[in-house]
Amino acid sequence: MKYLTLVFSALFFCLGATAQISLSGQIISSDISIPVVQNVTVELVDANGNIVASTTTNNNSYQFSNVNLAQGQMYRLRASGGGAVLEEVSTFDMVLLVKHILGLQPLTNPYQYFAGDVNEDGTVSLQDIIYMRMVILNMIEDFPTGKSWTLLDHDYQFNSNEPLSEYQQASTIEVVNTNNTDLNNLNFLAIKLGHVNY
Ligand SMILES: [Ca+2]
Repeated sequence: MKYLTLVFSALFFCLGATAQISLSGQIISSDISIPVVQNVTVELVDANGNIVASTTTNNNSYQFSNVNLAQGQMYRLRASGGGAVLEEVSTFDMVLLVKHILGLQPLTNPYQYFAGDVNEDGTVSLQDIIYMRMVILNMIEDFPTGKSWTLLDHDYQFNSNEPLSEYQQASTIEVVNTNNTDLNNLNFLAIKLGHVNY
């Protein structure tokens, strides 16, 4: 009897272990002059970093239909992509970064730090300004990482005054299948690299 109970318990656990649910969300541009972010790839990864599902969108919304998610386990969504690198990068953006670096006029919100860190090395520095200048002058076609946007969890709350140090947490959306129901409003905020003045 005890053995049977164990078998049924194990069976019940297996049946409840995964479920097909749908995930969806929006890509929200922080930049009103570029409201539609092109060519954004959203990936769902499991706790081991394996890609469970992937999709690409050009219309600011994405959906994964009927993906198998283990109940109670942590997954993460991450997104990358975006349009042309030169869009909305100007000398005025460079001036704002110079003022920030010199301490004359610090950047006022966390997203400006991400916009200003165009080489994505975790700090806003003179190097970023040099890369912006090179892009404006057509000396290089891309920023060093090849990326033109940074995508973050839209609802992430920054905990410090060094927002770039929180990139790992801020750049993915945690997904947990708690009760086998669809999960919506898993939204990303898209920040155009180099466009500090928005
Ligand atoms: Ca940088």
